[in-house]
Amino acid sequence: MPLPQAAPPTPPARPIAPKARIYAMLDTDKDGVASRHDYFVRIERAQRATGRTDDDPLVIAAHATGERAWAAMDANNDGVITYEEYAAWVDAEKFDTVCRYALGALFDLADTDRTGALDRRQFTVLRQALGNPADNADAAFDALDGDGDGRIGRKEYLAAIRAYVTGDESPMGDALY
Ligand SMILES: [Ca+2]
Ligand SMILES: [Ca+2]
Ligand SMILES: [Ca+2]
Repeated sequence: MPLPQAAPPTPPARPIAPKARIYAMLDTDKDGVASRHDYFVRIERAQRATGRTDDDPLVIAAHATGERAWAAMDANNDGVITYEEYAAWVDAEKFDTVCRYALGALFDLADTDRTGALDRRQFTVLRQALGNPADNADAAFDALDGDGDGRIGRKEYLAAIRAYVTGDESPMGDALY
C-alpha cells in the first residue's frame, strides 16, 4: 500500500519534547508550520506592547538579530521552517551563535527600564509577545526566578532556555506550558 503523500510534518498536538514545545511557540498562529510571519510578528507585538518606535535602537537590533536567526534556520529560504528543519538544526552551538542574540534582543525590548532584568509585569508582556499561554505567566515567572528576588536576569533567562534546548534540566519546560 503506498504511503500517503507527505503532509507538512507537525509536532504532536500536546508537545512534550523541548524542541517540539519551542517549535510550537515559533508557530505563533498555531497552524502547524512556523512561517516568517509567525517569527517576526513576535517582534512587532513586543514593540507595540512596549510602545517603542520603529527607529528605537532596540527595535532595530531585534529585527537585525531576527533576520540573522531566520536566515540561518530557513536554510532553503522558502519562508517556512518545518518542524523537521528546526529539530535538525537547533543545538547548543546554534543557540550560542544564533538563537541567544535573537532571544536576548526580545528580552531587551521587554526590559523597558533597562535594568538587565524583567520584573513580573515585563516578563508577562514578553511572554504574550512570544505567544506563550497567558494563564500560567505567574507560574512561569516563579519557575524562572530561581532566587526569588522578583526579577529574572537576562543571563539566567538565556541560560534556562539554553539548558532546555540542549536537554539539560531547566525550569523552562514549566515556564513554556
Ligand atoms: Ca504558523
Ligand atoms: Ca524552509
Ligand atoms: Ca531572580
